[in-house]
Formats: sequence, C-alpha cells, structure tokens
Amino acid sequence: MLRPQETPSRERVGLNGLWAFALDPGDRGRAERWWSGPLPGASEMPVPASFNDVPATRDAHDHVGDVWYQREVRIPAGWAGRRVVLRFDAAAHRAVVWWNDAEVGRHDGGYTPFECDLTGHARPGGTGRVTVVVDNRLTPSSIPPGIVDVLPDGRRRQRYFHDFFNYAGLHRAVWLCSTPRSYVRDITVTTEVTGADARVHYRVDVVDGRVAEVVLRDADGAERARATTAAGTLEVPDATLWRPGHGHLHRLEVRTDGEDADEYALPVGIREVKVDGDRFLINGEPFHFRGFGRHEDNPVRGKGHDDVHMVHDFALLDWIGANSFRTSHYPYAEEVLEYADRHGIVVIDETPAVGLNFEIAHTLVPGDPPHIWAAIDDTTRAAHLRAIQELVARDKNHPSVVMWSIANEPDSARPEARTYFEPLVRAAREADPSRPVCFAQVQLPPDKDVMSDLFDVICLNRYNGWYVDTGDLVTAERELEAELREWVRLHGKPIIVTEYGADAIAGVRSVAAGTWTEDYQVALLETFHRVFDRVDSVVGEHVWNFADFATGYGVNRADGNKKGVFTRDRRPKAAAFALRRRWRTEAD
Ligand code: BDP
Repeated sequence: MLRPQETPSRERVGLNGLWAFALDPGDRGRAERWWSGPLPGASEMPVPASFNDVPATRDAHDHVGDVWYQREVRIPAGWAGRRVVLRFDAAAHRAVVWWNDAEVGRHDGGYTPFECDLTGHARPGGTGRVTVVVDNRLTPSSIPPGIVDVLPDGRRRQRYFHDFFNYAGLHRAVWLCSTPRSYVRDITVTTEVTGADARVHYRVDVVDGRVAEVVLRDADGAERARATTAAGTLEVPDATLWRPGHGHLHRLEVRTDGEDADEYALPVGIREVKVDGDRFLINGEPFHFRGFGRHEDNPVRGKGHDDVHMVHDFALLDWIGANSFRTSHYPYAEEVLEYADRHGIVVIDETPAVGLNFEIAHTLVPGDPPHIWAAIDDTTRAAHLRAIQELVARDKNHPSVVMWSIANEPDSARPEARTYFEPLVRAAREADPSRPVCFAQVQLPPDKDVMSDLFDVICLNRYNGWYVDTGDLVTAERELEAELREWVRLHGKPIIVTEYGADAIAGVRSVAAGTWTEDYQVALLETFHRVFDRVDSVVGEHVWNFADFATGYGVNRADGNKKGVFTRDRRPKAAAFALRRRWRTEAD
C-alpha cells in the first residue's frame, strides 16, 4: 500500500491533533450508535498517541475494550470529482470507521495502515463527522494473541504473552487524501546488482487507467532510465548503490495517461541482499549487524509516533555505532523506515506475531495459560498470514529492509509448530521472493528445534547469564559458545543473535557486578562479544534492548523492562559506553 504523497495530482491533509475521545468500559457505544452524534462525555485526546497514559488514571491505563475517537473534517472544495480517502497509518488493534452515519471501513491488526474510501460519501466543500472505535482486546485468534478474563466484579483483565505493555489507540498519523479517479494503486520494485550495473524491476498497478511513463532519476534529479509499460526492467549502468551507512536513493516517477493523470514518486534504493553459505551479503559484501531490538515506546505517548523521539533515537544509534535494528515486535511507523532508507540503516522487519509461546508466558503472566497449540487455531493462522502479507505490502519497497522476521519466540519445539509455520514461510516467500525470511528463536538448542531449517538465517534470542545460569558468566560463556557451534555444525547458515542482555537499574553500581547492576549488564554483553568474535558464522549482534520500556505488571519487572542500554528517557547506562567502544572502533 502506497504512502500518501503530495504530487501535482495528489493532495493530503493531516488530521493529527486533538480529537474528542471516550473510554467505553460498559460497551455502550456500539449499542447506542455513538457515531450518530457527538460522543457522550468526551474528553480530548492527542492523535497520534497511545491513549493509556494521557489521562493519568488507572482506568485509562488498564482499559480493556472499546475507545472512541471523533472529529469534524472538512473536505477541500477543490476536490470535486476526485477520489477521496481517509487513511489511518495504524489503529491498535482493530477499528471501525464512520463518516457521519455511514460505516466506511474496518481493519484488524494494530500496526499496518488502512484506507476508507469517502468518494461516494463526502461532499467537497462540506464537513463531516469522523468517528472511530478502536478495540484494544487481544484474543487467542488475534496477532499478537492474548486472553481477556472477566472478573467476578464484572471488570475485564487482559492477559498477554509478550513482554511489552499493550498500548493502544491511534498510534500514527491520520490523513485525508485525494487522487484522481484513475490512480496508481501500487508499485513494486526489486533491484539487482551486477558489478557496476544495476537492474530495477518494477510493476505498477493502476486503477481504471494506463501507465504513460515511468522515469528513474538519480538523487540529483538526472534521468537514468525510462519506460512506458506498466511492468518491466530498467537498466541502470554504473549505478550508485544504496548501502549500509550510505542511504543513496533514486526516485521512480510514475505517471498515468489521460487528462486527469496521476503522479507518484517512489524512493528507490538500488541494492541486493543475499544469503550465501554462512554469510549475509549486501551488494555482495558480507554484512555484520550491530544494533538492537527496540520498541516504539516513550513516556506518556506510549507507542504514539513522534518525529522528535524518532530523530533522537536515530542520533543515539549513530552515536553508539549501530548499523541496524529489528522492529521488535511489530511493524514500526513508516516514517522510521523512510528515515532508515535515507540514512543507510539496515532493518530486520518483524510482524506482530509475538507471544505464540504460552510456556514462556507462564513466567510473565500469573495463572495457568493454556498450551499454545490448543489455543491457536485456523483464525490465528489466518490473522498471522494477513499480518505477513500486510507487512510485505507496506514495506516491500524499502531498501533498508533486508529481511522479514515472521515471528518472535514462537514455540518451535513441537511438531505442531512446523505444521503451523510451513505455509506461513511459503506465503512470505511468495509475497516477496527477494528477501530472506527468519524468525527470532527462543532459548532452545538446535536438537530440540523442529523448524529452523525452513528459514534462511538462524536468529537466536539468548539469555545465558540472565534467565539461564543467572549471575554465572563463566558457565554462560561456555554454554553459549558450545550451542552456537552446534548451530553452525547442524545448519551452516548465518547466525544473528537477535537478543542478548540483562536488566540493569540505572545508577545501581557494584564492584562485585551482581545482577541488576549496570556493571553486570556490561560484563554480560562483553561475555557474549568474546563468544561472537570466536564463532565466524555469527554475522550479527542485536542487544536487547535499545532502551528501557513499559511492560504489564509483573513480579520480575521493576517499573518495566530494564534491559535498555539507555533508560526510557534515553540516558546512557554504562553499557551504552561499552557498546560504543566496541562498535565505534569497528565502524570508524
Ligand atoms: C525475550 C523476548 C522479549 C523480552 C525479553 C526479556 O523476545 O520481548 O522483552 O525476552 O525478557 O524473550 O527481556
């Protein structure tokens, strides 16, 4: 799905700002048709933001169920005769949208965009009432999954099997967009590099019209290739490539024919990604991933996108010498990928399929969660499939994205896991044959894992010295190395350690370097690094986590997860300086 743009034929109006807002703890809104008039008892809520922490009440923080957003929207008078859509960059986790009294769209899945066509409903020059109900419930058939308990006093309590707070609401921008009636619906680009030359394969999908012209321009605007067909290959001799640390972008300009022609300009990074033996190659060069698993998480705004925080986080990634990150554990805002494209930051792009492992959940959620494969059914897999397809549809053209991660720490030990995942891996490859596919594997040795052979890169989340052999880094070092060598022997694929780390409470120091101190966090990371430097097939190190982040309530979470090398407000812990010493030396 193309991102809204302003071009000679397209306009967009941002609908961010304060919206009317109401929690709906008694589920009255749908029954009472709250979309048909002003929201009863509404307060004000900034968009984009998670709603949870803005009102400063426990009721909002812990709310389980529907919340309502509403505002008036004016359709510009000049849009007569044009196609008009409302676009939501994200609504976590599912939404229904009304324009006045008419339902104009619904979407399931909290991290991918959707559009509502207003063309037949909205009168250019007039105003309308946009109402959105957003439901934050996670169920056994949602991605990510969860369970809603109804307590004896009638309240709902949400359980989930992942380790970050279930922030929800309109997390990303909302747009009102217009295009001609005949418009470019989609563009798909893949690139190939042969020596100094490159080929750009493209496909344009036009609704009710024809492609008139496709022009590839270099960053300076110079024309590099041109075509007049809807699909084809553009030869680009002596191409300047997109590469890590150097986000060189071309631009593919597409124009449809006819009087009311549509125009769209897609940024294109020319680069090639390949797995060769135990190497991960970008443009034929072995790439070593240095960076983090991260979260979209900040005080007060929760998962709400914010350019200030985004640019600052990228500045810190640069300061520390990181060249990559994983969008753990869901697709991030498109602004983040665009920034990564422009600056040559490498991304492993992940679906929201986290917590398909109720055994781990057991340690996070008190109670007795059911066995994963008893709760997972065809509707879960259908939601997971949709999550993969929508992720690829949204992010396929980003040069920064070098690999798809289709799940984080699913149960990969039981035969059911293989049966469940086989068709999903196939679907990911069908959706995008140009990128490798992986999943982040939980602490399971290779002889217990039943499905890693289906994937291109072995991605391991490892907590030796923390959850395993807690406090004993000598054993951790020995066991980690032995295990990695076993993966090399049995699979011979590149290995990225996609998570390793320790909780550290900022300011807690100790000469004896006990757990939860900044010093233990440093010592643990250094232990892992010694092992990585001895095992050739390790092509990546992603520390868990970039910054401390909010989680649900839990006896082993002290005001959230403290595995950040930065605090939640982005102050460096000792580990940040240690990583900078390691990564900067290599980078400079
Ligand atoms: C891993 C998960 C990650 C958690 C981390 C931890 O992938 O989401 O936050 O452990 O426990 O299992 O800190």
